[in-house]
Amino acid sequence: MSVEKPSVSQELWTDFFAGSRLACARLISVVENSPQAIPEVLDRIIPRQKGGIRVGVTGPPGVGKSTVTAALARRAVQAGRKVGVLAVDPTSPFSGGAFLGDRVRMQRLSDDHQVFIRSMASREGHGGLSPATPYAADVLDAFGLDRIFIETVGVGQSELDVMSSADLVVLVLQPGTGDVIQALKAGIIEAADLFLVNKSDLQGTETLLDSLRFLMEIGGGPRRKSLPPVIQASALQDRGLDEAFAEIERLVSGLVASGLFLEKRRARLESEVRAAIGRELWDKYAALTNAGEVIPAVVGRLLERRRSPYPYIREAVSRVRILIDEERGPREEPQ
Ligand SMILES: Nc1nc2c(ncn2[C@@H]2O[C@H](COP(=O)(O)OP(=O)(O)OP(=O)(O)O)[C@@H](O)[C@H]2O)c(=O)[nH]1
Ligand SMILES: [Mg+2]
Repeated sequence: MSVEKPSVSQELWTDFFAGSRLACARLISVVENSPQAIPEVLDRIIPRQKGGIRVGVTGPPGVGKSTVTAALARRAVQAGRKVGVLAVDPTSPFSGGAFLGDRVRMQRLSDDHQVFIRSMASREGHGGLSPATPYAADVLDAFGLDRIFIETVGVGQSELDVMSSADLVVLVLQPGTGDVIQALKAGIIEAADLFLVNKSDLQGTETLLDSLRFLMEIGGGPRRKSLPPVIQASALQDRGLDEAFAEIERLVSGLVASGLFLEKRRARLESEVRAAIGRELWDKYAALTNAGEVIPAVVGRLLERRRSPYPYIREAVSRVRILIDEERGPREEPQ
């Protein structure tokens, strides 16, 4: 039997576990560029994770997410945390202007404060590949970081997916963007654990606070057990960020103490495991059958309203059963 060549060399693993930041960056590149290597990487790193907290920082373009993230990261370092920042660059026209400033600010944070910083492309629109960001966070966790900030623009589905992998979500808004709230993915408002009204040095803060209150009254919905805290800040004037950081730490302790933290992670990981089984079964089925050719024909008949796809789907499921039987694998569930 041929043994597949590992995607990560032993040398890279040794350097990574010895704490080399360069090795850590290279390992993130592996999960970003070689999705097929992800299972191998997870096998090695999961036993080394310590449960670092993932704090999502999201919001409309230009509201100050990077400035806020840098300020929070600095405070986390001062509080003795080992800190990482993953900035998901949406490769959208919005980010063009701020990027240079971002780079300079982030570089300083990295040099002065030993924060591990990494910018990643969001893959939305590139063949629907799922972004590697949650796996990059797994890598940082195994690297020994205990506060991992993940910045994304809260406008697309892939950003929403990234945020649902965070333990806690900070939604950043600024005055004058009341209408922008409408453009955010609805799920992001629901997922927010903390509203941070940034740029409160600008006019219109009260109006924004009013529309937030209104939004929460009408849209809080039954899924909300309590309204999330709202903090006013100005990252430019360095105001409100001590409060924001303290609130995040308070929320983290509350989530851990109440068990909600674990519950959220459990639910997310269960659906990940289910999805992974689905993907593996599909890959096996697709490799052993001509599904790739048949499905377009099935869909063609469906589009013409000639035939339901379900006879085909039932047939496919029974084929899978036969294929599995033929493999004569162990009958018991693996542990
Ligand atoms: N007036 C004011 N400007 C701010 C404040 N915080 C950030 N800014 C400015 O707003 C601009 C955008 O800040 P970023 O931190 O890059 O915003 P962002 O949300 O990360 O932007 P994208 O990642 O491009 O969506 C920069 O010019 C910041 O200097 C603030 O509290 N008040
Ligand atoms: Mg930014």
